[in-house]
Amino acid sequence: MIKPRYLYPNDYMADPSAHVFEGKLYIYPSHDWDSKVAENDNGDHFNMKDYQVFSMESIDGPIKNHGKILDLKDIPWAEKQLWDSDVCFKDNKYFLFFSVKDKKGFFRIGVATSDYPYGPFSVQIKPIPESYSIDPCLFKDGNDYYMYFGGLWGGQLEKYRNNLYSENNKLPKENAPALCPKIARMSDNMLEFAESPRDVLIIDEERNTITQGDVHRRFFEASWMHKFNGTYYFSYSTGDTHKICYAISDNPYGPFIYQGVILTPVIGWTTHHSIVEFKEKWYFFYHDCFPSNGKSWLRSMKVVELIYDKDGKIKTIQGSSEDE
Ligand code: FUB
Repeated sequence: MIKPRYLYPNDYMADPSAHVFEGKLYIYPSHDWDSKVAENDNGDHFNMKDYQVFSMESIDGPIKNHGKILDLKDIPWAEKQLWDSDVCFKDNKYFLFFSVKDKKGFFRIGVATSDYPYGPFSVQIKPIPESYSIDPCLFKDGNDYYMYFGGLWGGQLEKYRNNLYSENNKLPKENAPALCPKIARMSDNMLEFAESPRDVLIIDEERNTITQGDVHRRFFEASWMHKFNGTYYFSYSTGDTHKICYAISDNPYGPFIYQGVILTPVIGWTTHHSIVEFKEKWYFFYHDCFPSNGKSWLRSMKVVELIYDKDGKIKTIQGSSEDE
C-alpha cells in the first residue's frame, strides 16, 4: 500500500482527473497560480489561465510534465477562470472538457480535441450547447459516454432550475431536497449533449432524499464516477464541510444511495479528486494546500491507494495526516 505522495512539487496543480491511456496514467489538473485576486466565497481567486498534462508509467515512478495543452487566450468565447477539466477517449480522439467563465460571467463547459492524450488540443469555437456550471466528469459505460457536472456558490448551480438560469434562483431551504449534480449522455461526436441534463439524485439508506441542510452529505461540487464490481460509485465534495463522500447505484443515472466519507478534510478550503484503476490496484488522486502553507488558491496534487472492503465499501482516507 503506497503512502500519500505529492506528485509535482515544482508547481501548484489541483483537481487532478486521472485516466489510463495507452497503458500509462495521464493526469489532467487545474493549474493554480498567484494571480493576486482577493479571496471570496465565489472563488474569484481561482483565476487559472492554462492547463498542463502529466503522465506516469508506474504509481511510484517519475512523473512527466508534457507541458501546456490549452491556454485561456485560445478559447474565443471564454473570459477567465479555467476550472476543473476531464478527458476521455473515443473513436481515436481525445476530448478535453473544461469549465470556464464566458464573456458574460457564466460558467460554461467547453471541448477541445487531440489525436494524443498529451495534446496539443484544438478548441471548439463554442461551448457545449445547454452546458452550464462547472466540474465536468466524463464516464464511459458500454458504448455510451456520460457527463456529470455542477457546483454550488462560485460554480453557479443554484442559479439554475430545469436547466434554465434565473438571477432570482437561490439555494433551497435547509429541509428541502438538496440541489442535485447533473448528468447528460453525450452525442456520438462528443461535442453536444444527446439529452437535456437530468438530476443525479442522492438518497439515504431509508430512501429519503438528502436535504440542502444536510451539509455533511449533500452535493457541493467535484463529481466523479467510477464502476467497481458492476456497481456505479458517484463521489463528490461537500464543499463547505470539506469532505469527499460517495453514493452507489446499479444505474449511471441513479438514484445513488449515500455510503460514507472517502476523504476527511484536507488543509485548504477545496477538496477535489478522481478515482482510477491502474495495474490491478485502485488509486485516489486529490490535492491539498500543505505545501503552500494553507493558501487555498495554491494547491498541490497527490495520490494514495484506494482500498475497498469485501463488501465494496471504501476505506476512509485521512485528509491531513501527521506524516506530512
Ligand atoms: O479549481 C477550481 C475549483 O475549485 C474546482 O472547479 C472546484 O471543484 C474546486 O476544486
